[in-house]
Amino acid sequence: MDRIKASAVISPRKRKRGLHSPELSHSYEIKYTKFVIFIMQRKMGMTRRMFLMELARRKGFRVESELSDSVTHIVAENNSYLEVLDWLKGQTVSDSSRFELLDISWFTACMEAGRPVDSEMKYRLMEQCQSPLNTPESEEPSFIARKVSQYSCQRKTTLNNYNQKFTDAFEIMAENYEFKENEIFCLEFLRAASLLKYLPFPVTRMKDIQGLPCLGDHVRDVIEEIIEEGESSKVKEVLNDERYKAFKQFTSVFGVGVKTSEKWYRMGLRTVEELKADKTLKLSKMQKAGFLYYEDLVSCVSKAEADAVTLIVKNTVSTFLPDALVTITGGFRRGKNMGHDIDFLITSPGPREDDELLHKVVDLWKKQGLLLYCDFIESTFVEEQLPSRKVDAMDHFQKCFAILKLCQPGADNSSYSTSKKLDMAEDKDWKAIRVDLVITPFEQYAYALLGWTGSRQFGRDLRRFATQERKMILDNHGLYDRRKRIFLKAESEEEIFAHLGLDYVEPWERNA
Ligand code: DCT
Ligand code: MG
Repeated sequence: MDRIKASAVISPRKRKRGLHSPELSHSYEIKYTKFVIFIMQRKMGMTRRMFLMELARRKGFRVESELSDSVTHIVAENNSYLEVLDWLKGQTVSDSSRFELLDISWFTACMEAGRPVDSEMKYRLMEQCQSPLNTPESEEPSFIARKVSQYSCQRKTTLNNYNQKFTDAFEIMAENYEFKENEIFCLEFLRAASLLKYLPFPVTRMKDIQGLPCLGDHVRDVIEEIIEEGESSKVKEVLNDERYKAFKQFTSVFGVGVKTSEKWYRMGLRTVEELKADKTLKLSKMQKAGFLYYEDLVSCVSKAEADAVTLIVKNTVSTFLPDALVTITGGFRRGKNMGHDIDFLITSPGPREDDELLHKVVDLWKKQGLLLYCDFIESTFVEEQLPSRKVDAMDHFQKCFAILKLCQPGADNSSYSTSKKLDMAEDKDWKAIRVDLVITPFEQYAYALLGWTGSRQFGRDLRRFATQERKMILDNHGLYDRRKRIFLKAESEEEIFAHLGLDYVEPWERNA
């Protein structure tokens, strides 16, 4: 379904651009000379804008980076007619009334058609409230595509996924791009997966996704193929790709990321068995533990195991600090019954947190023969430090990435307990479980809880929303209002949503 017609012709327009322009990576033939498109960055962000510009150029559209008098069509996303007019007033163009002001759905329709489509009423930005793009059919009467936000923090996403065959496909595509360190395409597929997880109906035809945000051309191609053929050839290609298969195996080892995988792949290694057999590999302490407990760690943690570990963590913490608050976060707080690890947040209402608490907990587990591995990270938080702008930045809390030894319930139906028995490989009665423990000062607890509850995509979008829509910076420690130049205090997650002007989203609705 590749409609791209690459050409060696370099248009004069492209030649004029500076060498540093990232848009210069390709040159494409302009097929539709009457249309000169300008895409507004406001509320869209630079990355998405660049992506859309490149996409349209690939399809033969003329897209200008700057708003000039030659522009005929202005495309905006999530901007009202009045917002676009307001923005235009600040621009140096002689007569802004000649532009067609269009919603992103027009652009999407053009990309889908591979040619300009008529800018009919439904695509035009108008003063009046717009009619829904997608006249809903009887089976989904309350669903209006036009109202779906591009931010997952404005969508309530439960675990009830009607579109798993699509979202699984997108997640494989995203993972492959992650392995290739192509962040833009990776995020494009993650956003699309998150959007389809939200939809209250299964997608069965292309019309179902008309007018929806976050579904770019790459994504639509995959959807179309799955609808028509039952599977995607692109996804199949990835699943059969030697590099993808090797990276998938390597990164399933605790402590192994994309960089290490790359190194090992270049050395000609392909499977976990080969890694295990290669005694010349230099492994970190974390990776050594990753190989030692590999089989246990790749098998998912169940809800029952999470409950058992919760009891252990709460008991141990309370022996040192009786009024401490221990909360399970991550996927289990969002209602999942499986996870790759168990995440805990610990705080206490006292005046200051005890820097030694986590050390005491870990030391006791060590004495009890419960601790298989522990990577301790001390706090790096500095008072009044501005929140990090990086969407995927690590926070500054004191924390510990541990592997615990959890005794399995016996055949006599005895409950889970911690194992003190000698390990005998043949009748191993315990399982290695990944546990993350994070300590937070009481006044940052709500922010830490919001961040650590995830999902990752939900957190990314919350932070993007704060930055782009509210001129605020959010991270796991706090929320900073850049206009007022103050930190906004919050005692609960509800207060944080209120500060951001968002409807509250329950933890089980954050499965974006
Ligand atoms: N998180 C964070 N900062 C980090 C790591 C994670 O804020 N340095 C957030 C993002 C999601 C959440 O914490 C939990 O992380 P994971 O355990 O990776 O995700 P999960 O949703 O719990 O997924 P899984 O069920 O696979 O454990
Ligand atoms: Mg987790």
